[in-house]
Formats: sequence, structure tokens, C-alpha cells
Amino acid sequence: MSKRTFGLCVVQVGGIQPEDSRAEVVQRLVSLMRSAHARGADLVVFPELTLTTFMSRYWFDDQETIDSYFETEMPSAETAPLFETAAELGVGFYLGYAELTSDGHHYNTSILVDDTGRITGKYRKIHLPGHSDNKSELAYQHLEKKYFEVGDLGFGVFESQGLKIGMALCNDRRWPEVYRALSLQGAELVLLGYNTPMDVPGWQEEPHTKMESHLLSIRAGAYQNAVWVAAAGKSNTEDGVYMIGGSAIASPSGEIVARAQSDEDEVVFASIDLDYAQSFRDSVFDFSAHRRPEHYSIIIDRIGRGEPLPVPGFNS
Ligand code: CDT
Repeated sequence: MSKRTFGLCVVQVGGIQPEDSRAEVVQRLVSLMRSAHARGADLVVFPELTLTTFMSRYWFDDQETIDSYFETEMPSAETAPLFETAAELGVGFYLGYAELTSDGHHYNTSILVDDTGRITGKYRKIHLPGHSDNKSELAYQHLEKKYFEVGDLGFGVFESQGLKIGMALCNDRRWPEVYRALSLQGAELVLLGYNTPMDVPGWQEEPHTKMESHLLSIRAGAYQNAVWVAAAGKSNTEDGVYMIGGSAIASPSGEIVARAQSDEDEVVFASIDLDYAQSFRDSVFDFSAHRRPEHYSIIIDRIGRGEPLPVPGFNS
């Protein structure tokens, strides 16, 4: 059996505080990238909105304050060390950040950068959770729907470092359509960053199931689509709010092959065999042989739950 090994790292970041400057955060990420390289990383995955604290927990009225959390260029003077280190070490990376475009659009974005420091792909988050109204009675809110527009780039797959790589961000990992859209384009690797606070308004999961549903989502996405999934989160407390951690790599068998042990900064490494996916693609998930899209139209036609469809002899 063939083997194409690749050094994959998810870098968990143990919380960014409101007072941490971009320059401090970038230095921290550079040092984590160096540790990842020392472990054998070819590619490093950083979390969602990595450069600042998770601003969606705060209600801001003032556009200048809001925009201060966003990047207007990438790389910028402040983020350039990440690109320079990537090129120096020959390590690619995925980075989540808040993007303000030159024509005034705000997106929750990730980029893919190859081992020469060149941007090879971009994704703008499509599943934005939370709310846009001011729930001022709460200590912390989840205002992604206020601060970000729905991404306009679709689910892209990019050739980078000799691989086909798809990207997603945080809440996307809970939606099976995301992995399917990427795997139908031949993605071998799905990279995603996340911020999952323990307390989210209106999200009534038992605390112990938060980690379970996170791991279940990436494992199911990996297995059902015969892809590797690498998920990097922020963890520990940010401004007193706990984020779940559990940064992990899931294989096409649906197993977690590496997982953070702490809720601090941590480099999680796996030497993965990219060809391991092939046996799944040739058998149980041979899409060409087994998928039946003529029976999937309801997935496109409906957004919310509705009445049962007519079935001949029933429901008419
Ligand atoms: N950042 C992000 O998308 N976080 C969400 C938590 C709240 S959604 C109920 C997540 O899915 O982890």
C-alpha cells in the first residue's frame, strides 16, 4: 500500500486577552510555528479570529472600535513575521482573522499560505452563529451576525503544497454540507479554526456535551467524506470567558489521531498518511458509485424543517 506522509499540526492558542497587542500575538504564533516545525510540521493550523480576543462577545456601537478588530491587508506590517517565518522554515499555515475589504465589507475569514509564504487560498465564513440584536442583560453575547457578512466565496478547494485543501471556520464544522461540498471537489484535507465559548446565549447544551459535539462533528465530517480534518481552537479563558479547547486531528476512519491535552498554547502534531483515505474512497464512500443526488433535492430546496414530502401511496 502506498504512503504519502505529511506533517500536520494544529496549534491551540490558550486565549487572547483584550489588552494583547497584534504584535504580541504574532510573536506568540511565530514561536508556536517554530515549535511545530521542530516537531516535523509541513502545515500549521491556527484558530479562528486568531489575532485578537473573540470580539463577538462584546456589543460595540462605534464603527471605529469595531474596525479596530479587523485587518485591512494581509500580510500587513504586523502579520508579516508569520509569512516570513513560514518561508524561512518551509512551513505552510492556515490563519483565521477578521477581514475588512477595501470596499467596506466585513468577513470572518481564513487564508491558506504555502511553504514559500504565498497566499494560496481564502475562505469567508458562511455559517455565522449567534444573533445581531443587543442582549444587554447578558454579560457576554455572541454577535457574529452583527459584525460579519455571510461569506461570498463559497466552499473553495485550493492546490497548496501538492495537496487539495478545503477550509471552514468554527460553526461550519457542525454542518455536514460543508465537508460534502469540499470532498466533492476532491479535498484531501479540511482545515478549520474555532472559538467555542462555554456559554453562548440560546445554546442550551450541557457543558459536558460541548466537547463531545465538537469532536463528533469533525470525526463524522472526516469519516463520511474520506478526508483528514484538522481543527485548531482558542482555549482557556479570554476576558474571563472559557473556551473549550480540544484541538484535534481526525482521520478518514473517523478516529481522532492527535488531540490537545491542555487548554493552554499547545502544538498538536500528527504525521498523517494522505493515501489512507483512498480505501474509503474506493469502497464505502465511492461517491460516483453510490451517491443518489436525484433524491437529495430537498437539501437545496428547503432551509428549515417542514412537512413530510409525499411518498407514493402516502402523505398525499
Ligand atoms: N465561533 C463560532 O462559530 N462558535 C460557535 C459557538 C456558538 S454557536 C451556538 C460554534 O459552533 O462553536
